[in-house]
Amino acid sequence: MKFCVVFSLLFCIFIHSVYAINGSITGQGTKEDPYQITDAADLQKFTDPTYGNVFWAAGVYSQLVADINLDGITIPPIGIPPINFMGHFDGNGHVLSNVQVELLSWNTVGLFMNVLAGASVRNLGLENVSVLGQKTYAGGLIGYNAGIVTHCHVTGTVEGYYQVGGLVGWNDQNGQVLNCSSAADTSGFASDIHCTAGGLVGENDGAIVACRATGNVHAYSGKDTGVAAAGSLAGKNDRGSIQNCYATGNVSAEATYTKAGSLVGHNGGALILNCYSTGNASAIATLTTYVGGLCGVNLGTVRASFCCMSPSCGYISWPGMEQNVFCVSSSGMQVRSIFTDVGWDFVDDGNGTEDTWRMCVDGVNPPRLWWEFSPGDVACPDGVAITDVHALAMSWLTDDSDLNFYENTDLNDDQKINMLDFIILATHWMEQ
Ligand SMILES: [Ca+2]
Ligand SMILES: [Ca+2]
Ligand SMILES: [Ca+2]
Repeated sequence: MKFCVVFSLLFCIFIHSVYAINGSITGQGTKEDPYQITDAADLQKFTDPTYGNVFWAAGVYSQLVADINLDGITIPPIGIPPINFMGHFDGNGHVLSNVQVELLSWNTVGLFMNVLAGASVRNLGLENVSVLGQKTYAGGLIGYNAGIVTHCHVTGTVEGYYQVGGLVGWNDQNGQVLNCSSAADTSGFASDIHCTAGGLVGENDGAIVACRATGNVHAYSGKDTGVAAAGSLAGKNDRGSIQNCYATGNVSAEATYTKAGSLVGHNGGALILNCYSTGNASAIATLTTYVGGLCGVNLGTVRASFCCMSPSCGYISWPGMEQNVFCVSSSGMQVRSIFTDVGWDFVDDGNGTEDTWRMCVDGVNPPRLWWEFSPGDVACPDGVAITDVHALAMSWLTDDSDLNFYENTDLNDDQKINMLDFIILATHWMEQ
């Protein structure tokens, strides 16, 4: 009898806890049946550290099923230690608007605070984000990232102290930022330490691939011997790589020692490949200043890249090197052949099948990335037409394990090219 009472009690507690945890968030948290976040109340529950062990754990899948306006609501960051974010968050192409992340006494701030290796954040838009960090890492989407971030975008303002980025504050060694963009204005103000600010990423030790940054960037250090590094894409590219990216914002740095680059402030033992920048860089320094169209300082390798401002790098120190790096006029930036001549892979060229870049006609715009065009419009000419059906057919039934995987025809981002992608293409064709 006693056993039955205890068992019933435990069962009631179990049932209560299940309902208390799930609340209005439906789903099982599996890949097949992810947790579904439908409104601001759900998101507040998802960001509540009380439920971190449930929603942020490794192998747990969650997704947005609607756009959510968070106007007037302040939320804590997702992934606050000791429960870092290790799950998989899919925005499903939805937008969180007016995101205001609560200022905490933690070192790191962003919608996500710590995203660890194995975790992912994808297909998520943050519009009119407001992030204000007082200590080390601050990013509009993520403060510290060692996971995979893909197809995310941010607009708004990000202010921080040490490593500040429009999308990610610090992208660590395992971190990958793919097919993302930031239009956020980014600024770092440090009184007693060095400051690093970038339009997309503050400091990069991982990989940034096929990304765009269009916001303005400012870095300030008030320390006596302080260094301010500012880049329109990344403040510092220390040990990582930046490939097939571009930046258009203006950059300024102010400190005793300054490094300002229209793409990257400080390129350490790192790679910059197939990138361009069109913005201006400027700096105020009481002792030393390095300013360049691509990098303020280059100690690494810059290849096959373009800028509008000369010199391409303000200071190059051994073993820094430049290979096929050019400063061209803004109209020169609208000629496809200058890029294909040094190996860039465009839609409808002979330089490979990844087709990362696109410029169907000379003299209109500098190159743009494949994901900037509407779904279904995968081939030249611009607009969805029979030529796009042909491009889809050429990659039909491939998947991401295939050497010939054509990512830009994977329109629903499920790593396979099949009928689901054709339906998306056909829908956009009919809408025209
Ligand atoms: Ca190509
Ligand atoms: Ca087309
Ligand atoms: Ca697909």
